[in-house]
Amino acid sequence: MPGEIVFYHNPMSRGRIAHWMLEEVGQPYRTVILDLTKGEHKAQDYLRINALGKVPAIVHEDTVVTETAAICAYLADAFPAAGLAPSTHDPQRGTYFRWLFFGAGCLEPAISDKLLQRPEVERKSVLGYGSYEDTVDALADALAPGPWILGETFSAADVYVGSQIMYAMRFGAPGLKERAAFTNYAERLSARPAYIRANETDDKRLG
Ligand SMILES: N[C@@H](CCC(=O)N[C@@H](CS)C(=O)NCC(=O)O)C(=O)O
Repeated sequence: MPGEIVFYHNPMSRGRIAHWMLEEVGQPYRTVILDLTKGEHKAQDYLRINALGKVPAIVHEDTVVTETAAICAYLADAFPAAGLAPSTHDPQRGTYFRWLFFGAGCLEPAISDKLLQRPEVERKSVLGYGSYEDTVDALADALAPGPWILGETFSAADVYVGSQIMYAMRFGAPGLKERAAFTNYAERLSARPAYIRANETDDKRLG
């Protein structure tokens, strides 16, 4: 699918996940860095792209996509030649969506609540992720067969879920570094050329 991709980014943000995904896709894109310290993400022009004033976002032709998981899913479908999502009739598509949505709906809030040391709630059943421990256990089980979350096939779900895991490990979230399912997965992910390219560029941007 032709058409310019504009990537609104900041290297100290979840934009790094979208950046890695763009590198996996391998299509040209134009990056616009928004300086969060100057409030560029809250400027009127950008609020028209993301009303929350948050990064990342992409604009592809006339389509605006915000939400990092949606950006990963959109790019995988828009550029199927990259082979980053099972096709519509592939039974693995359900598993792919399952873990992609688990990443956004369960894993991310579970990690944020844990790292921010938010007080435990009594009625865990009303939380979409239940408990941090259950969330992490479910993911460890899914990753155990490996090498990727869909087994032999690497996908956009690995970019998104893997980024959450590596972020949580870096910031000391409990129950991750001790488990081979996570450490081996992180090692495989961080060896991907697209991951290395995106991170080298962003590290240079940070000086
Ligand atoms: N749900 C969004 C969250 C995006 C988000 O929170 N981005 C942060 C940086 S990691 C941001 O832009 N923060 C600036 C602000 O909210 O002022 C996603 O998954 O993309």
